[in-house]
Amino acid sequence: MSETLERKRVLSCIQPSGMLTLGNYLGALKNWVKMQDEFETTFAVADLHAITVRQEPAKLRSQIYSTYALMLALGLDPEKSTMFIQSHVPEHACLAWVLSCNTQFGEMARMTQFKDKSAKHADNINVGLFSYPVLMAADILLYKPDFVPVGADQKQHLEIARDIAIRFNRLYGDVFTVPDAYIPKTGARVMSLQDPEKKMSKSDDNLNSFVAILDDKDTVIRKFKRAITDSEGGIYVSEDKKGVSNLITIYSAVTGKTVPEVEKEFEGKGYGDFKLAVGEAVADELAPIRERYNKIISDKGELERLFRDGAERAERVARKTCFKAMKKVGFVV
Ligand code: ATP
Ligand code: LTN
Repeated sequence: MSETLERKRVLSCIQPSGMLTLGNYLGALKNWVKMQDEFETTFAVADLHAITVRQEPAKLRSQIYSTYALMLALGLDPEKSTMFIQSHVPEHACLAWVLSCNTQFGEMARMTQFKDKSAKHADNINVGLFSYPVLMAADILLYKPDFVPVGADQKQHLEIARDIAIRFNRLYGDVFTVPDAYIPKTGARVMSLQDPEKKMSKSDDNLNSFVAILDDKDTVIRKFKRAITDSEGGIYVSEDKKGVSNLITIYSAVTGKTVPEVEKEFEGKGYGDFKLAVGEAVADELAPIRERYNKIISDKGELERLFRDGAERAERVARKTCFKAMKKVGFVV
């Protein structure tokens, strides 16, 4: 058997719902890049998910290109990973339907992301927003991954995907692999720089609340200088110092230093120096990514060639799983 066949499988996706943030990077994408040498990896731009919130069509189209380009700029390699756009592989929507008929209303109603997003978009609480975790389960189960690298906010959705797989296998016979979440130790939940009670989110209306991966050095440093801390002083992790704790986590995730090392480094220093150091470390990490991105995004033809090729490879796998699930359910296939 070749080495590739023996490797464990990994799958993850990201929504093209805005500029990718430092939270997406530290919570998810940084690990994707590391995993591609060890695992058989599949990564997608989840455009079907993005329309659960109203999107302007021209902007969505350009965000799909830029998200894919950014994945490449971060170091994902189409030679090592299958990289595609979700809507190019129709099996995602097809399996989502089959799975939704095997998922209970009550299970979906518990999802905290649905509660948060429906509060935020009260004028558009659509059915897709509600059943979104079923589509996510389909994304995952089609590729039979062993691990799904995500930030901590996706833990609940991952558990539903596991429940759906277990139930389906029990009812119809073995079709799906039951995946495990892979959540990083540092960076799993990067908080908003303006409200450290909330996670950093690319769809936040307050642009100072998140650092975009493509922000330039001055912008990154300005955003960190404005980050909310507290009036007490003291640079250490604590439940009642959420702003400072968040900055320590970010610095630790970017530099690879442990939290105690970071606390020691800044002992006796003021918030001004600390915020500047965090801003500089983040800006230095992001600068080469931005440079690579600018080159990649200027060649649309090459991007299209890569994502079409990725979709073909993905569909070969997805078709088999979808076909098997449909057959088990009783469809004439
Ligand atoms: P939106 O704000 O539109 O809901 P999002 O950034 O929360 O978008 P995705 O783009 O789908 O959501 O997230 C992609 C990956 O980034 C997921 O694995 C998610 O868990 C991770 N992620 C998102 N925000 C953070 C964060 N603040 N900290 C750590 N990981 C995050
Ligand atoms: N729901 C995720 C994005 C997402 C995903 C997936 C992640 C869609 N499909 C499959 C892992 C596996 C989010 O909103 N962050």
